[in-house]
Amino acid sequence: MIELYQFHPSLGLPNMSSFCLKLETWLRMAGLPYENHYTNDPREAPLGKLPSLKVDNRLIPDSTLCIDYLKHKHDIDFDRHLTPEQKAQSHVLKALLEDRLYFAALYSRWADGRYWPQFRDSLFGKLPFPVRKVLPQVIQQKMKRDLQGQGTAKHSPEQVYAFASQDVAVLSALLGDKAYFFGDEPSEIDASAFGLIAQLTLITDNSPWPPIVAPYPNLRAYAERMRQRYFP
Ligand SMILES: N[C@@H](CCC(=O)N[C@@H](CS)C(=O)NCC(=O)O)C(=O)O
Repeated sequence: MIELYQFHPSLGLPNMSSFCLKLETWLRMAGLPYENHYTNDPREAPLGKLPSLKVDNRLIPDSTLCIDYLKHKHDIDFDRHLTPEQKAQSHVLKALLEDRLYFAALYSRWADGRYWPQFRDSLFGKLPFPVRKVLPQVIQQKMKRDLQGQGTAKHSPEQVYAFASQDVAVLSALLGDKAYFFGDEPSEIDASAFGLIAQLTLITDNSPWPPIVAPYPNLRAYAERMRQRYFP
């Protein structure tokens, strides 16, 4: 049995982590049976981040490495029908989602004081006192340090969301009026794309994202389509 270690479901989504949602979506696309193990402590994971998988007595970190392992083991390839050019586009699209736009989403939750209180309360509000008071601050400090080191938090909020708006426009243009990023059926990038686009379009909490994504209704429709298909 494949064991998936990820955060508890929250914010009205199967997961508030785009990487956890990506991996669980891929498992569902593949139709592989798995068991969820929810934790809120990524420090237990091999690289200190979630998701991770336990399979064949191995603990595998990183959503991409987990998918690669299962792809080879079960001979599953959702990109078989893509041309070499589309495979290259898929690779670039993944970098845009996971190595760039993701950090703006992280920033909006942990480092932008306008949205932090509601995010904090949604995530930690039900914990007992005094954990409810102390834990969010400790994690927030770490996230802010990470975002400084990575560079996003060195910019003004306006600049962070201006960069993000460009990324969102690119995603919308690449998707166009297709059902999935590379046509009528999902390919591997759709797990990653849904993981992040769901965070930006499907959560109703106060955030900077509604005006950023509103000009691109195909993105929300896409997230709804993926949710309906894999998490009905
Ligand atoms: N490249 C990793 C990224 C995983 C990642 O950044 N996970 C975040 C949640 S979205 C995490 O566990 N953060 C906890 C921390 O940094 O302490 C993957 O694809 O799995």
